[in-house]
Amino acid sequence: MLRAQICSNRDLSFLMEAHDALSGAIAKRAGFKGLWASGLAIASSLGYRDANEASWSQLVDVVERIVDSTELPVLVDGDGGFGNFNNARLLARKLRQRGAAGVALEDSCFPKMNSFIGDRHPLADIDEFSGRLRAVKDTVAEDLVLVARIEALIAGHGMDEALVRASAYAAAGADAILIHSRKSTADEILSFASSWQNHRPVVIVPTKYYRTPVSSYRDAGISTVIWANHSMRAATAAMRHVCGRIIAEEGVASIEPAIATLEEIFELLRYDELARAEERYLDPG
Ligand code: SPV
Ligand code: MG
Repeated sequence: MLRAQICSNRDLSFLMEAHDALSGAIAKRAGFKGLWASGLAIASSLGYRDANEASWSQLVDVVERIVDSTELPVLVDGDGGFGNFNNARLLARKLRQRGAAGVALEDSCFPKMNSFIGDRHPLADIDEFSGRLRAVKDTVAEDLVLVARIEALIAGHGMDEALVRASAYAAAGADAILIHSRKSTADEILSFASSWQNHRPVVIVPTKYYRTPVSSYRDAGISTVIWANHSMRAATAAMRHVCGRIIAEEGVASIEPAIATLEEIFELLRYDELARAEERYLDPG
């Protein structure tokens, strides 16, 4: 399913960020067919920095809840794999066990730092990172889509380095290439896509170049767009607003119309199904 979405060039597909099962359920209700388990958003919801402060076991626990609750294909942000090839393949095996559909591994060094912070983004050696990809591929084979994420543009190494890395990662078994950029326009990733010629499908994360219309990505033959952190940021803005109002007004009367009803929460999490199950299984008669 995720393989069909990411690896088919038929049409552009979208993955929506989820950082817990509730945000996943909301994305599903809106119509998204796949989710991005964002490292940044999951770390933030746990109160960690996006710098490998959360452990891989915390990540797989959150992913399990998202997968189990939404039953949508989930591409998991595996950062750099939490170490070397051995940690990466362990992570991939655990993610498969918890029902993830894919994992994205980035060519950063442990501990990573979020791509939008600071200038220190040392890249992994190409051969060493290719070994991480090969180990994951050999471990989870066809069960998990493997996306190789290139941080060369983030680290300021330029297009040639990005293209060399893309070729190496494709040869190491990557099913798709995620090319990341922190520029405010899409020029960089569009230029990558035009040189790369879809040798493997291209995945992008338009967090900083958010003004570009998706028609440009369709025209460029890009496979998948990840809306990487927008539920987490929307929730932050909404909670900030509501907390501010409640403390200022010493009451909740005026905010009631602006927040989700309890009925909406009960409906999202299918309390009706539990009521039907109780009728069926609780009655001893
Ligand atoms: C994430 O969502 O954690 C990502 C995307 O990796 S970014 O934060 O843009 O690096
Ligand atoms: Mg991340």
